Amino acid sequence: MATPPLTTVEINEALRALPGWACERDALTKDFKFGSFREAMSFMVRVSYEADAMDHHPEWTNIYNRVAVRINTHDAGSKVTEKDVALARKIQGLSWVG
Ligand code: H2B
Repeated sequence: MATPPLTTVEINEALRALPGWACERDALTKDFKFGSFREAMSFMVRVSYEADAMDHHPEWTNIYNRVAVRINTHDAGSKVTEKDVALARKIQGLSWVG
């Protein structure tokens, strides 16, 4: 396994620096609420460039001004790894709604 799953302790430690993020069903998750559909789309486009550069991609859904994000690592048995934490940090840094 290239990137091993993190332990619960490691995940909880990472979550301390990721406001609004949780670990649910073996994935890092957060629901973002923007001011408009346009803002939500803008956020998704910005994230898309960073995610692609990292070759690590969020599973996400958009409904109007909301973006629900879920991240885990498929080749680690669909568990949370340090790659997911790195992407969550990047996404958090790109968000302007907390
Ligand atoms: N993104 C996420 N979130 N998890 C993965 O396991 C994953 C990915 N795998 N993006 C990548 C692409 C893999 O398919 C390629 C081949 O590296």
